Amino acid sequence: MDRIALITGITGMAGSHLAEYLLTQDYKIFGLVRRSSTDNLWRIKKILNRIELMNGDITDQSSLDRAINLIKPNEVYNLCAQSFVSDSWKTPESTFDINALGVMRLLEATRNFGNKDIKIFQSSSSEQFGRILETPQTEETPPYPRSPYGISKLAGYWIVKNWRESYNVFASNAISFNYTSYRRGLEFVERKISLGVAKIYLGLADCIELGNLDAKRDWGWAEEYVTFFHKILQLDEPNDFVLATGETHSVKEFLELAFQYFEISDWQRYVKQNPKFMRPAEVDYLCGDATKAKEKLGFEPKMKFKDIVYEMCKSDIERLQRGDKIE
Ligand code: G4F
Repeated sequence: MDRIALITGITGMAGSHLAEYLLTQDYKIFGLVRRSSTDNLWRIKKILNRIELMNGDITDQSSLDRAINLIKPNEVYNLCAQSFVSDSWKTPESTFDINALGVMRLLEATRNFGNKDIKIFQSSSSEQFGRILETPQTEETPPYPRSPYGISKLAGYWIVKNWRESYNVFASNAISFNYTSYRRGLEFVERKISLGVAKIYLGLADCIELGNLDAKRDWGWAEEYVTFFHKILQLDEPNDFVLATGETHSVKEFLELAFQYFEISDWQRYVKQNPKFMRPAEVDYLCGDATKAKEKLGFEPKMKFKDIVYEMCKSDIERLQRGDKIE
């Protein structure tokens, strides 16, 4: 019999890649979608006829209870989030409601359902390390979040650990460092750069406005990372894993490579720094150590930094040249 997976956040970048991957593993897939996110189906358009969408909301306990009761999933992947760090200062309460209390509601929904065999995956974030206390960051690195987003994700992470220890449920965290793909939202820096530089190349824009160019991130490839979300739930015991490449690069290096892809050498003249894109508190540096995931899951990311930048630039120039709707 096919296994059943419920994915929250299925319309997002990670959710859509995970759904595609699980289809190759013969899962029956349900996606929990808010009414408003049904306007945003472009990432799952190709697989809409192979999955089932169900209305529900991570901020509404009864809708989660209903979804779990109806679907009776074997595995639940919680990928829904208010995922844009910058916005979390503007909407701290709803960010916490979705990213932290949402995790609690989902765990309670599966507990209320009463089947201890349901496995739960929580998408946690390297933002929990914030003002880093050691390098590289491992599962044991103490947290120091620097934004309402980071605080909410840290709370979600600890809720999973506490429910696991309190109720003996199978619930695991991936502490993913930044991961991206050609399906990344337009507000994140990688996509802002790949699309912005592609537009400059085509003469559709004269500059790109950014905030802090010195921030360093450990960027991986979403299509690879989601396959390990699945592997985390195939282990015999629940556990928490850092997923990271172990390489760190600055926003400036991302920019340089994107301009290099388009063979534009005097790139500085096209980049403006705008204080509007600076954050009240910044995470300056992230670099993960995924040794535990390598040992227990065989995690070995293949896409390197340059491949990632080039792949995103290639995708955006092709979209612009085809006249696709940019989303
Ligand atoms: O692309 P970002 O907005 O991603 P950020 O804040 O690192 O968060 C991402 O990764 C987390 C994992 O560590 C996830 F949990 C989270 O959901 C999200 O996926 O910004 C990256 C860096 C920051 O330092 C930011 O200050 O780029 C800097 N930056 C500079 N100019 C900019 C801009 N970021 C954005 N979004 N827009 C700019 O114009």
